Amino acid sequence: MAYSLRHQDLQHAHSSSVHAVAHGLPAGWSVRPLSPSLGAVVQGVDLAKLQSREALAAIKALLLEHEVLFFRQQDISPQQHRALGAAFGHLHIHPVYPSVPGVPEAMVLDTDQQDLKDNALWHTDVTFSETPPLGAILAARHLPPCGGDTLWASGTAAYEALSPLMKEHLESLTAIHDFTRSFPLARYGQTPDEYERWKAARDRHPPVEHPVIRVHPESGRRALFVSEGFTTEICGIEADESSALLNYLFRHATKPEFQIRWSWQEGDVAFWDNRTTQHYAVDDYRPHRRIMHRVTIVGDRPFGPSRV
Ligand SMILES: O=C(O)CCC(=O)C(=O)O
Repeated sequence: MAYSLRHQDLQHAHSSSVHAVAHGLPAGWSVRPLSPSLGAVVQGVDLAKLQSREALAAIKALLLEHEVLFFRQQDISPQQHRALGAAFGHLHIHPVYPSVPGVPEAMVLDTDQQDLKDNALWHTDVTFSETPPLGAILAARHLPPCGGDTLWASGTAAYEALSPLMKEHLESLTAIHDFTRSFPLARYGQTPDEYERWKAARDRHPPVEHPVIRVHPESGRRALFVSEGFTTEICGIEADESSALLNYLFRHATKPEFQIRWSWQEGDVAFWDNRTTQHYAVDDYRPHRRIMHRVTIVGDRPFGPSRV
């Protein structure tokens, strides 16, 4: 397969986005990092009116730098949410989850309607696809009185903390990502309609192979790219070796040092880089209801260090 980005291109892409931030944020914006590894609250932004090229470039650059961005007190309709996502790329329509009526790109996560077990598990979204999302924008629509936080972990920080020999070992490996790991028939085949939808989704998404270490197509930075939600085996080694290595990597990738935890308030919006992070929605608030809307931006085919 031909990958169009070479190392020089990656360095150029990285330096131009860093440049955008180095030259200052749009007027009235400020950024408060949440940890050295990842996460930042961006203040002074009205996402419903984010139109200028300068503002979009600044968001992109901040996303590359901080991996997860948070915006407080936003008032965006599902249509505005969709328009915001579309400013960053083509939008993904989830094969299983429902969407806002009339806005198929705005996926609904509603605990009164669905079993959301797959979200209370560390995962990077839709890596069962050949071209997993580059990012996703999540808006809080209805929150429980307490609980319901979301955690993110940085695959970049996790990669950087590995020893040189482990990095070298992992850089040539690939792994299988499987739709049925997080969406098993046992949970989705309850009615004939649900079964048909699940079967169509499974048939459209056979298991796919991705590099274990992913090179970010814009920044050139390396990140650990396996998650418990979808990664089922490391290719080319024995099953027990694969499961021991994956268990180690799942544990390593989600160490508190590489994590942030976000306590949602009404009006919060999170935008994460899905190429370098994984997340976990804490399921601790039942029987209260929680509703989130997600708009997901299609990404490119992941590639590893051997392709750069
Ligand atoms: O509801 C949340 O906080 C996170 C949702 C989630 O895990 C996802 O959109 O993949």
